[in-house]
Amino acid sequence: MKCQTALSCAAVLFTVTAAAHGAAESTPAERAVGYRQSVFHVIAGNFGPLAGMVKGEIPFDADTFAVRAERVAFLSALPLEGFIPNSRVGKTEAKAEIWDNMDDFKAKMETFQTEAGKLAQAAKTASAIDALKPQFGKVGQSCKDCHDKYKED
Ligand code: ASC
Repeated sequence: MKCQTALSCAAVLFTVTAAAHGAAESTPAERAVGYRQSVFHVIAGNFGPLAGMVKGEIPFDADTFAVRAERVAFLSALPLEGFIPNSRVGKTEAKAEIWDNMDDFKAKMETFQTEAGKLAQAAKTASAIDALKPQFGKVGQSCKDCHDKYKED
């Protein structure tokens, strides 16, 4: 792409900026994929440090654990709305089975929300990681139950 005149430079800048902000997301289905992947990314970014504390790789800090668990609980309600009909497009790991079994998929998402909510609640008062390990395990299991059935990898 050439950038020699003010207009063509503006066009280049627009294209580059649009790409950085997800120009590939020009249809509702593409936007839905970007939305749910973004939410999962932020969930993983908060769940990872919790896993680190559970495994003893990161020192336990009750306040940090509680904040991150609260974020996971809040975010757990968001991905489902990104699985709109006919949105198995582009770079996605979502299996077609999601839309064939939407009731089961929703139930699994709700289990994730329930378990993540319980972890956030428990984290408010826990002063040691051992008290949080069982509930952390339930949240992780709820991730895995859904991934095993509905995520390509
Ligand atoms: C993560 C992550 C997952 C889940 C899963 C839990 O941090 O990226 O996919 O936890 O491993 O079983």
